[in-house]
Amino acid sequence: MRIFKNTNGYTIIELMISIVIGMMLIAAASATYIAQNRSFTAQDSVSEVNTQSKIAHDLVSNFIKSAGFGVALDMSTEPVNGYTQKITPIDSSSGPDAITVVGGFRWVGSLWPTGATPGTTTCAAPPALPTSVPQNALNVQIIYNSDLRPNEGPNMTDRSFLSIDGIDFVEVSSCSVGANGNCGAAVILSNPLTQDFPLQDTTLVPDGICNVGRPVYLVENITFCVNTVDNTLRRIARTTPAGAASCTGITTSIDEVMADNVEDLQLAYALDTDGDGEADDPGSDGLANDFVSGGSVADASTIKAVRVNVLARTDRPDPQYTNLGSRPTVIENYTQPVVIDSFRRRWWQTIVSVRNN
Ligand SMILES: [Ca+2]
Ligand SMILES: [Ca+2]
Ligand SMILES: [Ca+2]
Ligand SMILES: [Ca+2]
Repeated sequence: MRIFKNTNGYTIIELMISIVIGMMLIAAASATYIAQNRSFTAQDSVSEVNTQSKIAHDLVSNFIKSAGFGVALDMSTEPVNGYTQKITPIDSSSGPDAITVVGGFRWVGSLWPTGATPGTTTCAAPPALPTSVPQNALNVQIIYNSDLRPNEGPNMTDRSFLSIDGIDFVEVSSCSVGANGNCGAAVILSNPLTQDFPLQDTTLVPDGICNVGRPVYLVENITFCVNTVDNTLRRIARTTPAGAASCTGITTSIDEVMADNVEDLQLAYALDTDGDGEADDPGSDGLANDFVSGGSVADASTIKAVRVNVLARTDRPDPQYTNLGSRPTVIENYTQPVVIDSFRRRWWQTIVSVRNN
């Protein structure tokens, strides 16, 4: 008698073994997926904090670098919204610092003679100079940039300070302020232009028609500070000096969040106290040991360089990173609180030379 092995289908035992193996494979794959996903989320969070805090750090640095551009030679007689210094350090050794810089940071439009229209004003034939906004003019026209938003152009209160091409510091004495909060094109200055500001014919093949006027910058005071309640790095424009030291509760036209999840902003200053135009380097061993805190800056006009530190952290904790997330021990003159948590942190530091101080 021949015994035939049953080759059609599976026995119940075989089926159960397959199911168990299948479930084990799925479980293994899920564990890998979850671990990978967690790692991607953490990486995402880290790359986000890296990008955002780096951009904010660079922006603060750029503003400091340009501090003093377009302001009056003597700010004590021609202050900007009450500020008589290009840089005002605000130091703390138990929390974030702040800094206020004054300068023509924002290009708002170009200077034209009243009534002239770009592209229709006839310039004198080359090589003669084109027409200009003449020296001693008080009545001028500003043709605003097309992307100028409401409340970003000149007005007659806290946005009345202008720089013409970084050369002339002027103030708006009167204008007709429109519904958007900006002065209309016709502006009367409080002090006459000290020189001619020629219009230019920049058409590829010059056609004798002026199309470009000299740039007009809004001169503002801008404070950078950290709001420790919500950990934001903020850019606050046109505070009064009295309000500058605090980052909370300030009402101004511009109070912008530059970056979230910023825990600290620390600033240190290199000074030129002997007046040779260079930051002082006692011992000739490099500047690193010569930076002082804002509280030790007796005369802000001696500031030659600023060391800018920004400390940021990820927006959510990384459970895989237990007990490693403590802050650095000390940044400049601030001994950081010991916080053992699961946040990853990023600390940026650069030294910025101040061009116009
Ligand atoms: Ca400090
Ligand atoms: Ca032209
Ligand atoms: Ca020096
Ligand atoms: Ca030194």
